[in-house]
Amino acid sequence: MALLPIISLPDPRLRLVSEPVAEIDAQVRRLMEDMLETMYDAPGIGLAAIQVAVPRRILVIDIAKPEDGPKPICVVNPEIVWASDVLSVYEEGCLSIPEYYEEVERPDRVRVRYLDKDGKTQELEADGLLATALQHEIDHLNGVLFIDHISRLKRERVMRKFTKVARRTATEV
Ligand code: GNR
Ligand code: NI
Repeated sequence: MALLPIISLPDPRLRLVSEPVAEIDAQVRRLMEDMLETMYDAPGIGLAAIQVAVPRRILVIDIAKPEDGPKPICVVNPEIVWASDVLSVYEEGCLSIPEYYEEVERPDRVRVRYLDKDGKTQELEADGLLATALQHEIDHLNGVLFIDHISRLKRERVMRKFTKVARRTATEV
């Protein structure tokens, strides 16, 4: 197992559309293990492969409370096959946009079809935080960030802040 570095704004790789996984082999399973370890260490409730600079359609989620023990979900090539018309608002954050939180409105329930770590097709209907996390992670696979769902003014303010920080870091001796 290994901790992987998490890329953050304004890294342009966060805007890539990730490629489907053709075969769930040992390398993919190893990546999912490393992503889980990286997510728990951060700590976060979800992680998409592109956040560790791998542009493939892979994500991991665990929304269990720490006292209930780990309940990891490994998801490959997910598709949202149904989303509710009812929307709900959650305050979201992203490990690639550290220390920024904002309310986002998304469908309240989703049904997702995906391959599990054994390559078996699964379907999962989720609501609440799990529905939000699944949509947030699937957005990452399409190069979409949660700030794309907030007002342009707020998004541009966040982008500018992270671009400034990156520029300052790059020019430090
Ligand atoms: O750890 C995370 N928490 C979170 C909270 C509300 C909505 C979405 C998330 S996902 C985030 C981890 C992350 O950046 N995943 O891509
Ligand atoms: Ni994120």
